[in-house]
Amino acid sequence: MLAAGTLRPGIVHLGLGAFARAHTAVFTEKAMLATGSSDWGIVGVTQRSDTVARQLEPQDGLFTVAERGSGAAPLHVVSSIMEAISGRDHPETVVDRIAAGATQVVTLTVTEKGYRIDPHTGSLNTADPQVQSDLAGNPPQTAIGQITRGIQQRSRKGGGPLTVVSCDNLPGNGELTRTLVRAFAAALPAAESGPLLAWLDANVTFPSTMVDRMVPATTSGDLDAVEHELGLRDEAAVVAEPFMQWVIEDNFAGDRPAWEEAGALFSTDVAAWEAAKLRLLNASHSMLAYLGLATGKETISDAVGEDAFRKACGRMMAEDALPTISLPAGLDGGTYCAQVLERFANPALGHTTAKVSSDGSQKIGLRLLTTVRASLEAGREPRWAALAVAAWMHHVATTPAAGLNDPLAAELRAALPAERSAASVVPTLLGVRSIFDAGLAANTTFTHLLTHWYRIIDTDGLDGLRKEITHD
Ligand code: CS2
Repeated sequence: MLAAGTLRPGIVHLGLGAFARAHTAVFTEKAMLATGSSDWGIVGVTQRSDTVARQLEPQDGLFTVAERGSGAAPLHVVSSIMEAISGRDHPETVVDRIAAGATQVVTLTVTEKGYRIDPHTGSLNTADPQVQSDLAGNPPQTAIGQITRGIQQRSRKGGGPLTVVSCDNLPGNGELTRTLVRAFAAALPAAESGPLLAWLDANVTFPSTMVDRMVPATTSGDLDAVEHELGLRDEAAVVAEPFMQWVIEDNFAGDRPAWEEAGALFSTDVAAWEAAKLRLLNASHSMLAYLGLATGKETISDAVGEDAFRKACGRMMAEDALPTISLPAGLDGGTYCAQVLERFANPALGHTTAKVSSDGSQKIGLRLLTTVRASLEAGREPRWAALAVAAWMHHVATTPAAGLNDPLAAELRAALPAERSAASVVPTLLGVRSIFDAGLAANTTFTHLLTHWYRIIDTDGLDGLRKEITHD
C-alpha cells in the first residue's frame, strides 16, 4: 500500500464508478508501487450521483478490490485515490483540479452516453440541454464541459501541457474525445474559442486506449462477504474478474505514470485492439445479455452456460466478426475468442444480464452494426450478429417502459407499434435513425435475418432458439 499522506495529485479521473476503481486505480497504484513514485495520486470525480464520493470520503479514498473466479488474488485494498469529489455538486472544484499545476493527466470512464455524441454528426450534441448549459458558462456538469473548462482555466493560468485519456469502449476514443472537446471550445464565443483552441492544439494530447476487465455492480451480498473477510465494512468495495488489460497509445503531452510497470501495453495499434475487443468480446457480451433476458437467464455465466448461446457467440465471433477485423500483432483470434467465452463462464462473478443490457442504443452500433455493415459489404450474411440485434429489439419491445435502462428509452418506446410482432417491430426500430442508417435499414438481407430471428425469439423462445442454432 502507498504510504498515507504522501501522494501528490497527478491525475484527475472523471467517472469514479466500479470499473474505474477496479481498473484505472489499480494500474496506477501498481505503477507507483513499482517505481517508488508518489506523483500520481488520483483525484476522482463522480458524475451523476455523489454516492461513491460519500462512500470514499470517510475511508480516505481506500477501497477493496475482491477478485472472483479461478486465479483470484486475495482481497486487495487500493490506495491510489487521494480525493473523491462529486462533480455534480462541486463542478468548479473539478475545473480547478484539472487546471492545477500538478495535474498532468485526465483519465475518464463515463460510459458511451457520457460523451454526449450527436449520432448524426459524430461530434458534440450541442442540442443536449446540459451541454448547452455548460456552454452558457454555468458550472459544467458534462464530462466534456468539465474537461474543456479545465483546459481553458489551465491555459489562462499559463499551465503546463495536459493529456486526456479516454478509457471507454469506443473506437478511436482519444480522437473522439479530442473532437468533442474541440467542438465544445469552438462553440464558445469567438473571443474565448480562438485562444482556447490554439492553446489546446499546442498543449493537449488525447491518446486512445483499450480497456478490459469485467466489473459487475457491487451487491450488498458482496459488501457483506468483503466485510466478513476483511473484518471491516467497506462501502466502496468492488468485485472484478482476475483478468485485466490496458492498451495505450503512447502520445502524452507531459509526464505519465509508468503504467507499463503495472502490465499495461503501450502500442501504436490501439485501434486494432479496440476493434477486436468491441466486435468480439463486447458484441458477444451484448448478445448473451439480450438472449439471456429473453429466456430468463439472470447472469452472463448462466447465459453462456446454455450450449446454444455459447455456440451462437462462438459462431458470431468466428464467422461474422473476425473476418471484418485486422488483428493487432500478438493477438491470436481463436485463442482470444476461447478466452472470452471462458471469462464469461466465470460463475463467481455474478455479472447480470440486466447490467450488460443497459444503454443498448449506445452500444449495438459500435459492437454489432460495424460487423453487420462490413459483412454485408463483403457479400456475407451476418447471421449471428443479426441474432444479437434481433434479441436487442425483442428486449426493447418487451421491457416495460420503466424497466428500459437506456438514454433513448423514451424515443424507442414512442416509436414502437401497439402490435408487437416481428413484422411490425423490426421495421419500426430499423427506422430509428440515431441507431440504424437508411442504407442498413433498407438492406433486405439484414431485414430478413432480423425478422427470422425475432420471430423465433418471440414465438418459440428457448426451445426454438436451441433448435435453430444447433441444427444449423
Ligand atoms: C459490458 C462491458 O456492460 C457492458 O456493456 O460489455 O462493461 C464489459 O464488461 C467490459 O467492457 C469488459 O472489459
